[in-house]
Amino acid sequence: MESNYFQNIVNVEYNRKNDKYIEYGTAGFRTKSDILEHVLYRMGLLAVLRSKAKRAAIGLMITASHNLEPDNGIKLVDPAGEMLEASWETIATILANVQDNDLISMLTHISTKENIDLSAPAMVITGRDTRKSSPVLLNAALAGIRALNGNITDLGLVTTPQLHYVVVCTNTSGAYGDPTLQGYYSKLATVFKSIRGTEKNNKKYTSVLQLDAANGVGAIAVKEFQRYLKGALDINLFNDGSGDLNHMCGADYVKVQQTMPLNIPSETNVRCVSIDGDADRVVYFYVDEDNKFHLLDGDRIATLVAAYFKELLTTSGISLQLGLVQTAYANGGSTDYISNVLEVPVACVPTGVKHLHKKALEFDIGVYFEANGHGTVIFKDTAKEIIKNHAKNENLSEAQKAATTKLRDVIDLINETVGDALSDMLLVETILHAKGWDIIEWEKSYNDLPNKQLKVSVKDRNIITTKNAERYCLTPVGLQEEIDKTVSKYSRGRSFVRPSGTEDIVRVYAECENSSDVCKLATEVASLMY
Ligand code: NG1
Ligand code: ZN
Repeated sequence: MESNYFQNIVNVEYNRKNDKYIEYGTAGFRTKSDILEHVLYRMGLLAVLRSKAKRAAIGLMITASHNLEPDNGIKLVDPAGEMLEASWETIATILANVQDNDLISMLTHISTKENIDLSAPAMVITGRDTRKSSPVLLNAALAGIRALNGNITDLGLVTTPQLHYVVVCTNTSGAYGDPTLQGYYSKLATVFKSIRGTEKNNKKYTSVLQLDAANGVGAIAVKEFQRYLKGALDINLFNDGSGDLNHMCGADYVKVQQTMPLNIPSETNVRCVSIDGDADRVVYFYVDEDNKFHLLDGDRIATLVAAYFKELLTTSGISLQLGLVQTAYANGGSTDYISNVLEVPVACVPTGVKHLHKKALEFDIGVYFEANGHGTVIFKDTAKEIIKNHAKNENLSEAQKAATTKLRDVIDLINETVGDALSDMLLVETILHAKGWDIIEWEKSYNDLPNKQLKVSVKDRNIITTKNAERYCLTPVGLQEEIDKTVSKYSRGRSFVRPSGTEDIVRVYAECENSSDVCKLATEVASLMY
């Protein structure tokens, strides 16, 4: 019966045309776009099975985020808007790599093993970024979904977080919001405006900001958002899609190069924002009077947000456990500040938002950000209930009431499913506005240690294995001792190496007290790899 069910999936157009082994990594499948067509077809098939298995709508996003134009990728989104469950990542890898002749038997095997009722309905919500290869890859995925009679809602050009949002809204019958792009813009803009009130500016805070959209799909979203945010936030849009995607612009470029992106005017002390190619990462920056570049990255956003929540919890008198999750890439300056000044518990986990998300679930309110600007805040349902009920308490002081109402409302400004550059940006803008801070005030909270990231090409990056949230190198044997020896020569030095999950390289991270030493430290550690 099962093999009958799969008999229509044979489609020579989507036969595997190369032998390259491909793996579902931290960000789904990601590689050169011209070898991905069969993978997309198969992921269309798999999305239908996942939907039947979960009895819910599944998301399928085509993007390679901050990678350059020739790359592309695909990730599946689970029913609550979260990343695909780990055991299905393995299934996805197996399915992407089987020979064409074995495809039907593998699908049959998956259905049996996962106990999937093949007569159940299936719904897949698809979206894509602006890459030239995305329409062809989308057609391959749609062909796969149709081959198994899955229902399709194609959102067209969307940011990754918008797709996650529509998936969760669809599966919660609208309880999280209206499952449309209009629903997304309207939900965020409405609460943003209501928290802000009628005053656009406050003390040092002004409502003007420069936004670099990486020439990606985020530019389309920002243009639409500008209509909804009119009168509250004045966004000047650059890298709006007319130039090359992620080329010398976007959040990853700005974070790693620690420099201004192309096209943003160098105006002194003006707040600037960069998002990445699929708008799930955001970083802030500015140039000072001496034309010096200042970066306020994911660590800065995390600390700003955690401090704000801590203040609201304290003022409102609500007792909930707030925690912050980082990776080894978090600047040592931020970790010291969180632990010693904010006194908020901080955890360190391996790279990849799924690890951060999972850890953040352990707190009532979990704030998590990668240093590169990918992150969000999540709330336990019980925490939301406590906040809502507290807001109804008639015995609160004015200050308690105001803080509780803000806490209750700000939840709606946050895309809890996944890091969302635009929602995160609105949250930062809300906090800066509430505090009456310009970007310089924000930066004053703590000092970042000078830091540097390098990419090293090696024959086989997987010979490097790590433990302790990637901060300790297990193999090659002896490498960690060498790193320790090098690091010990630098005041407040720290460095680690790990294989990238998205590129065929090893990443080297280094930080130390003296900015004049940091490149030397990073280069010395990189040289240990040869
Ligand atoms: P890799 O290539 O595994 O380092 C990069 C980012 C991750 C995450 C993924 C997915 C750094 C150092 N690494 O992973 O944080 O965002 O891409 O996009 O920024
Ligand atoms: Zn991204």
